[in-house]
Amino acid sequence: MSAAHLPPLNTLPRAARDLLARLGVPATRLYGAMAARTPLTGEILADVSAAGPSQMEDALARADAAFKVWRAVPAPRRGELVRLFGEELRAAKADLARLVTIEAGKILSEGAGEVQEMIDICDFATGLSRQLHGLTIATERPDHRMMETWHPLGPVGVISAFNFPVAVWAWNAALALVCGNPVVWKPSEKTPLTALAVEAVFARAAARFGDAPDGLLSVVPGGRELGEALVDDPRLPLVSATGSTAMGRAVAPRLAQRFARGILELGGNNAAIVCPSADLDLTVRAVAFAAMGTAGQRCTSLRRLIVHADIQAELVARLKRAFGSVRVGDPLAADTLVGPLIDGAAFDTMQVALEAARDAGGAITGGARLDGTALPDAFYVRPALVEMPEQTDTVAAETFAPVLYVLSYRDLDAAIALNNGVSQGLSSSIFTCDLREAERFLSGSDCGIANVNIGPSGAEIGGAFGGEKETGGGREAGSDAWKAYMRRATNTINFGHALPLAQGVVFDI
Ligand code: UN1
Repeated sequence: MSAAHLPPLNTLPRAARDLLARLGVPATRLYGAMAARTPLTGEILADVSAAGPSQMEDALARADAAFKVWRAVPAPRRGELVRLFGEELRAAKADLARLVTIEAGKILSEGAGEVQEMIDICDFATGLSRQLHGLTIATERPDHRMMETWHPLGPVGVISAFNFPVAVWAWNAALALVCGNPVVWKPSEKTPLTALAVEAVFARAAARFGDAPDGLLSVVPGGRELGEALVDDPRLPLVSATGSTAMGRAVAPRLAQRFARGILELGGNNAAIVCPSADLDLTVRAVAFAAMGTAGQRCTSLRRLIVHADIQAELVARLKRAFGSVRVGDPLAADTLVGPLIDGAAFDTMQVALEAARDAGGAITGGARLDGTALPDAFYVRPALVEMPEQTDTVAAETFAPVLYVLSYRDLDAAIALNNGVSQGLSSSIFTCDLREAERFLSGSDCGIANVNIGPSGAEIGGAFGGEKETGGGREAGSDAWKAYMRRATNTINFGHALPLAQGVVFDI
């Protein structure tokens, strides 16, 4: 890796400030004590004003007041605001994508994909705003009608993670807004700038909309204490939180304590099974993207490859070539496929995992840091491929870095058992051209996402996104995920003159 593949110092703070200005972030948002850094060089991009308790209280009070207005606005009209937001995102796409790359470190194409995912969910939510429909249900009583109706729930708290700093928030916000709910957003401490940019883009949509209540969207940058304030506030009947399983373990009981709903998107430890009939050309490409894309920092990243023993040698040889030759470096450069890790802590965690894997008999290819002398505060690593003798504790833990463990199998049921043999349950894949194997896997995987002949990452917004077990059980984005953002009422209407009671109960007075 030549130094030419790493970004130069002293250019990104200026570039970020230009982007923020173009995206419309007011300068007042950028004077404070909270340093926003870029993982590309480790430099500080801007100092953000973190929200204190009084700003948080203000955001919650404004969201509460906005709810009383917004809930009464017809849903298709609410959809119009989200449609305008999608338009503004289209106009801002190139700038916002570049800011995502600078702040989160993903390559430009993925930065653009992230903004596209926001646009997609806006389109979806706009259509959905005319389809928030319930069932009509047969009743046992004459001259009665039973139905269910869906109503706005209340302000929604969103806690988002650095790796999808804006798209995952948008999945939540677009649905929440068409469902009638204001949003209070605590972005990751590692990516406050993209959140402030989105706030500015949203403000343009709200201004064009005309009579949107103030307080529909508040961004509260800051640390863990702000997340805790959201989790504990009785004005938020729903909190959607993306992050580690440890975070979810802290959040879930606190929400339960006050009977609030949670949508939890927590850890993933996603596997792919590769069968003897797999199309290996396609498999190598899919595995490369799923394991190394976003520097292995998606919750859906491929972390475990379960390969049939008969094809293991060939597949591993091909993957070693791909892992060894993939271009690691400046994510702003057109030919880079793997950008930096988010920070030094992520690098340390990766090295600890590799050490443990080696101790447990793993054979490691890659995993080393690129020369850090020019950029001591940036962490570029070559993705690691680790052949393991078995599914050890290290393999069973999620390491948020580009480490792919390879395990071997002979019997498909044993492979599915390995897929399921971890505490997380987000995403999973099988590569096979055998219909029976594919179907056995689809009904056997215990994950919220199970794919055939594509990797576990890169979900599109039309499906419900989320996972089981320690992934938290939440579902976001498409399908009927919107129902979590609404209150369901069952309505029974008597249009007759008699009063027949259900179950034949007699109560004559
Ligand atoms: C995440 O990694 O936190 O499926 C979300 C994907 C993306 C979303 C991932 N569309 O990879």
